[in-house]
Amino acid sequence: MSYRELAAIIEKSNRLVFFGGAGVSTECGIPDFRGQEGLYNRPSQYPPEEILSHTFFERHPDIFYDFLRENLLKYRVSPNKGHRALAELERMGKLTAVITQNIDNLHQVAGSQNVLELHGTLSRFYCPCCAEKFTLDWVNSRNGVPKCHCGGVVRPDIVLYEEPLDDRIWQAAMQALAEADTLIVAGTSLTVYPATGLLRCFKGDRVVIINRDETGFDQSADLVIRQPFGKTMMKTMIELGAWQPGVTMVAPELDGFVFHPSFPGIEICPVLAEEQGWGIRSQLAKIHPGAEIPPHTHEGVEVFSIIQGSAQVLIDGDWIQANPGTALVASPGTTHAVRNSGKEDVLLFANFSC
Ligand code: CNA
Repeated sequence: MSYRELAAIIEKSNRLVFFGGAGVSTECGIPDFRGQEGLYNRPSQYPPEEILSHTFFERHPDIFYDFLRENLLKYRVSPNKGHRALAELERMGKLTAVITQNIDNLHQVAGSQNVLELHGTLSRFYCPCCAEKFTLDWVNSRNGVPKCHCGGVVRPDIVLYEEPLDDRIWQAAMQALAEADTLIVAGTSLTVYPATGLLRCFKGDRVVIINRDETGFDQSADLVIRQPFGKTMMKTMIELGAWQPGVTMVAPELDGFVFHPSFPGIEICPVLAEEQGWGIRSQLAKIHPGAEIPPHTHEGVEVFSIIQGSAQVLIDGDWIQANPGTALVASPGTTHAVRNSGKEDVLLFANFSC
């Protein structure tokens, strides 16, 4: 099995470098460009690369922001098991750098320290006229094109097409690759340059490609895995003995809880669950002892079920174990069926229509 081979490769490695792209985050619900459900396969007046170009931003900031809000900014998602596995491999002293073409900041949220963002990040914005900095929350709180107090059009701190990459990050990526013994490439079509050209700097022993579709580099890889990245990494971490199946395995998945602003003792975790094409946006909440349970509907949130016994919850297409006291919190319009089997509460999500 391919994840066994991957685990064996990781075991032998001491300076692993990861090079990833948009496919790393599709299991979180963020679409890629060229994958089967990618933005290139959706009807649009302009191709994504044209909209995300410097010229287009200058000429049509309104269309640029509509695209950004619709396709990239609306997702408030948690990292998936793949992001978390990479952070864990870094903590274990195996992985030295994550080089990413992504702009979603999810590697950092998962806990990776050395992240080289070749194309910048959507977590920072600035005014090109006066250099004033803005946060993503600030941009999200505005409608349409966000304007600075000086009148400038605020832009994301990403590298738009036609713009040069950051030389400091490029040099660091070259060095990390030159010193690496193993390279894992995942979730990238390897068609975007100059980023893909960086791979020439790798002089190590082993190359692994984890990608749903074929890439032009598959033939030079030692191992090619055509499986979803997050699931592959989860199985690999279990194979390595770094994660345990069951409750402890899913513990990292339940990171990111924040206390509900109105209900003391209740923590909410935004997650995106998906199975067989049903998109299900839902939230998990931890109910602490003595917490006041919200009324059935509050501020657009409904509490459906509080797990009494041992239960499994569907997140990212995987059934995971949830602790007693965990509640499923879902937006109005979502329906789900609850199936009880003996002492176990099994929550089955269905028919998302939010
Ligand atoms: P791409 O050209 O869209 O290719 C993505 C590749 O990932 C495809 O070959 C898919 O088959 C593959 N893939 C999709 N899902 C999975 C999965 N779960 N497991 C394994 N493989 C999968 O994307 P690239 O990153 O190669 O192109 C570079 C562009 C896309 C960069 O400039 C990014 O900034 C840009 N982008 C980033 C994001 C993001 O930050 N999340 C989203 C969309 C686009």
